Amino acid sequence: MSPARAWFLAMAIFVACYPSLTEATTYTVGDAFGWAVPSNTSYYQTWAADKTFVVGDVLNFTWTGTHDVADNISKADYDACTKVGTVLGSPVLIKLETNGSQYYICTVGPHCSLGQKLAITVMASTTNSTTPSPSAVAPSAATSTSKSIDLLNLAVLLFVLFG
Ligand SMILES: [Cu+2]
Repeated sequence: MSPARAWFLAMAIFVACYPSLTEATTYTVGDAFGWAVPSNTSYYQTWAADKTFVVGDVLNFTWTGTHDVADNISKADYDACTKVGTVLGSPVLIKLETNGSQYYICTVGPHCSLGQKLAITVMASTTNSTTPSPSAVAPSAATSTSKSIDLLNLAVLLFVLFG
């Protein structure tokens, strides 16, 4: 293989793989600890501190025992641990649909005031220009479609180079 062809092949593979580098991330809230009453009240803020959440990412709340997740709550309700509407069952997958602040609490007993609460800031997606409107296409369908197209592009490029 000539150096020029090798370089072109490397670029083709990079372009084909690039969308997978920018795909949505699913975060398991609390990682291995999961969604529970933490040992300190800043546990989930520490967990979130080193992460950048982007529209399209997914929060995965998983737990054992008795917990729940209330989302779409205000900062005031978050601060005061006001018990508002809940989502039940584990795991709860919440797709981040809009940028800005998002608040989540557990409404069981005193769990929220003991620190089972999460506040995050969601950044606008950087791939909006190439991503179909979320309301028009289901996210999983959009992802698999773009992957298929990328693989097709790669196959065509390999055929052109070596066929
Ligand atoms: Cu709880």
